Amino acid sequence: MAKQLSAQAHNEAMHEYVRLGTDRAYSIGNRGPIRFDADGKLAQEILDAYWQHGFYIFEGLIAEEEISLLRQDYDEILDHAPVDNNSDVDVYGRPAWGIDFARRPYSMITPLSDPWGGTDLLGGRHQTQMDQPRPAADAPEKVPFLIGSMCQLSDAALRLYGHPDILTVAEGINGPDFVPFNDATFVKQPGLGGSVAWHQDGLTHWGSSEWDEGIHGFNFQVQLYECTAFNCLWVMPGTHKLGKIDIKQRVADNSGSEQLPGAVPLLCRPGDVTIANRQVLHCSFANSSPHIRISVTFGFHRRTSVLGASGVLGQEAAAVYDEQRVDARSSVIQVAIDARANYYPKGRRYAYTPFVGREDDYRYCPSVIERVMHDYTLNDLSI
Ligand SMILES: O=C(O)CCC(=O)C(=O)O
Repeated sequence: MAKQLSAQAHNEAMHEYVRLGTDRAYSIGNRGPIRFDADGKLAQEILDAYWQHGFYIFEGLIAEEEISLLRQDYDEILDHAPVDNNSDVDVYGRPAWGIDFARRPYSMITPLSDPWGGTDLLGGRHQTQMDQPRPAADAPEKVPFLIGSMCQLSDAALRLYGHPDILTVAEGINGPDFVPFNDATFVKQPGLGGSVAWHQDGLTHWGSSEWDEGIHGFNFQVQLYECTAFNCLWVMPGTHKLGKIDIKQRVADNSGSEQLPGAVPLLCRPGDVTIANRQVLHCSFANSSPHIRISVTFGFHRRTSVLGASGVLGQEAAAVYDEQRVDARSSVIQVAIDARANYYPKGRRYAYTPFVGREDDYRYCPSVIERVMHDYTLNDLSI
């Protein structure tokens, strides 16, 4: 049974853990500005650090003005959240955004709760439950936790999806024919944001004869606000190499405490971008701190990991990811590249190998937006 601390007691109980983790975070050496080699590919030393630790932090990757546009869009998105998961209206009684999407974009939870830990949800990958501190008496009943469909809800987020540096990182890790996974923006409001219990993301390929450290892909998080050790993602370095981990045992060996030893907080400034291997053990604690975190999260896979795999993590179980579905979902990237090139005409335009020669079919214009972007999350490629 998880303990129920006050939010303040929860925050105080994190201080020593935060101190140790922060020391580790700065000693690992897997952060810094993005660097490329002479051919414009991601620098080998960055790739080496990523594969060694299972995560990396690109400092200052997204320009301040772009972060400001993203913040404006996410302010609006949050303002139009439904009051609860099955409600059609926001707190002002207006129609909530996304109620006409095939998949509703908002996931609302009780403040400071852990909606997945110790449940069978999402393939049962969150094996243990986190501490769920008591929210303040005046806290709202439900708060936003996750927001999907970023490319439909926000022009700035669509353009971000076509960012040339981000796509060059995806190419460096998964090869030039990389494919998308999904997107889900984590929102951790001050004193309200819920926790994400310790887990590894991947579900489908643990027993594969082809299994290796990269088979379940990786996620980006673009940080719109400062990420402190109290509100950020925590990662257990190197665990992407270990196969499937018995998390229950790790927590039991730690006297039942969620503060697993050896973890590192992903400390970031606004505009920093993190990458984390989907096999690395990671979590985030309830945000009992006074600081907001919004992490725009989206992932990429190797094409070979996805083709022929079947639906998990909210996709229909019977769905098999064939060439047509992979192409349809990947085309969102190509439209994002064009949307970005329209908005930032002087910026570098990324050449996405699977669409080279087909660019004209994926220009950012009303008919293409309708054809490609409408309910694109139905084609997500979760593994
Ligand atoms: O950012 C967070 O709080 C959780 C992120 C996470 O668990 C994930 O991306 O798989």
